Amino acid sequence: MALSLFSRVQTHADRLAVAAPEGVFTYHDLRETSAVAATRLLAGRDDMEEARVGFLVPPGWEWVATQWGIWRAGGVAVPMAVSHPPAELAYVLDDAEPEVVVAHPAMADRVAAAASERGIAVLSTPALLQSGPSGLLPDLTPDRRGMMLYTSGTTGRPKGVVTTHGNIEAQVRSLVEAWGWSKDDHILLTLPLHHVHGIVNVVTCALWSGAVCQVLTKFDAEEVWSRWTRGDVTLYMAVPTLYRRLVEAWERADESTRKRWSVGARHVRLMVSGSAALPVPTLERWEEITGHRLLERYGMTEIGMGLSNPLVGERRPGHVGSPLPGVEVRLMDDGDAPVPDGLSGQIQVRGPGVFSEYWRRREATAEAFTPDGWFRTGDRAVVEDGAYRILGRESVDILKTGGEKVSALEIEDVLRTHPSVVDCAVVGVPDDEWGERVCAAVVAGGDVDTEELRALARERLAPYKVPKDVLVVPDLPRNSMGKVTKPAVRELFE
Ligand code: MLC
Ligand code: AMP
Repeated sequence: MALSLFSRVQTHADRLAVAAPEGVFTYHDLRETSAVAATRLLAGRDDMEEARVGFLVPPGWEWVATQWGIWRAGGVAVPMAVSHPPAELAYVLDDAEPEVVVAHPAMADRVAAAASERGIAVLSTPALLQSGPSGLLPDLTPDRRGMMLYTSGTTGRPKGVVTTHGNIEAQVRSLVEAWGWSKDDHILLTLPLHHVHGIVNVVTCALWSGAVCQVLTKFDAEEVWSRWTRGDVTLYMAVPTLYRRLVEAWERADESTRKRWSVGARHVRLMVSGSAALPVPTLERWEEITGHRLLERYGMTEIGMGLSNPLVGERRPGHVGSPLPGVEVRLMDDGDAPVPDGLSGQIQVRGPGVFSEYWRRREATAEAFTPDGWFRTGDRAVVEDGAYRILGRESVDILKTGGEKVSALEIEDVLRTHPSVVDCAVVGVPDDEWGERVCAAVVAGGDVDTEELRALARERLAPYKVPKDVLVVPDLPRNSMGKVTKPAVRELFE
């Protein structure tokens, strides 16, 4: 039995699937090219049997064809972040232990040394995707592992979130139903492709529906506005930082450009915001300049999407709506008992879209679920007149900056490796542009150059984990037990 995502391609073979910097490609192209890629990855075997395949490819046609090639060969797709420095990529290689890494020629340098040290082959995208013979591909069942995305937590370094093909299909079906996807949709992708937001909500929903996915390799506010004026884009999904940047570009534009852009935006049937709290002023300004009330929804790498405002009906500012189709959500207290109506609790989620495991972390996986099988999100919320309102994270050590999830502890560990750093505390400080801004307070044992500390972080960590502000302090604020109090650290930056 073929997975539905692949068998559905038959019904819209001649339609446009991907419009990208590399050109335009139909569903037929996607089927053919991914079959060739899968055959190459199989290299004579019947099935990759869930071997991991890392791929470092910018958003575009090659990204999509590579992911489908890995999937159709029976491999587990491990998208690697194109913004990450070699040290973060090497971490993924150590943790995921991919059989092979597929790299775009412009990116191969970044991963080649680490891959060769670990005996991992690197295959370039032209070598994988160029035309050639295709053979018999394995029959995949929904319970097979399909994808692994890295996400930060409060324990150790990022963990691989494993989803099966069945999980991915459930996440997609839920959104297709809730947001009314059809083959006539045309979505503009401006998100990175190492997260569930870009991969599932945008690319996979589009390809499931027979819609067009138009890819901009990098977000560019003016380019987005001008694409909308062409009138063919029907859907857009982004994090709040991007909506803010779009507002800023609009404010900077002259009168006639503003008018043209505002009219263009009206062609889009639905605009969605998520991955971080959407500030109500951004929602209101957006409505003033485009006529669109943004649809805010809530999700997480481990669950896909959980809560959403309605496609039709009231979209309440500051709220994320109600459970999506096929998703069960409950609010629980610290003892895993249901909270009374109107009180806040931890969001717990159950359903076919919820991930299967953290890669090779049995204990972390077990701790993440209640004994009766609900996933503990670590987010707090309250239900008000039927709509959920997110109150924030339970852990002060998990930050969200520009839609990227960051562990404060991971950054602190890196800063502590500097010989002059005696102690440090990383916090997220409320920020109009980023939602939260990563800031570090450092106690130094000698002279310390704060730029040097940032350079150290930049070398070892993803760019969004690099503290924007570093403050040298004589001591960190502590409570009577001697524990660092993060809210007091945050105040140092406010
Ligand atoms: C880049 N920088 C960031 C940053 N991204 N700093 C903080 N937070 C971020 N997210 C840094 C750069 O390294 C640079 O630092 C400086 O900010 C300015 O860079 P830029 O070129 O302006 O940034 P840009 O490359 O344009 O990236 C910004 C962005 C990007 C908002 C476009 O971060 C982005 O695409 N975010 C979306 C992430 C996402 O898809 N999240 C979904 C997760 S899934 P310097 O020092 O060099 O100046 C999920 C589940 C769900 O959350 O519900 O969806
Ligand atoms: P990630 O691990 O990158 O998938 O991030 C998931 C986290 O993003 C959630 O646990 C929330 O803390 C946060 N998040 C996602 N959507 C929203 C939203 N609409 N409002 C507030 N926080 C959100």
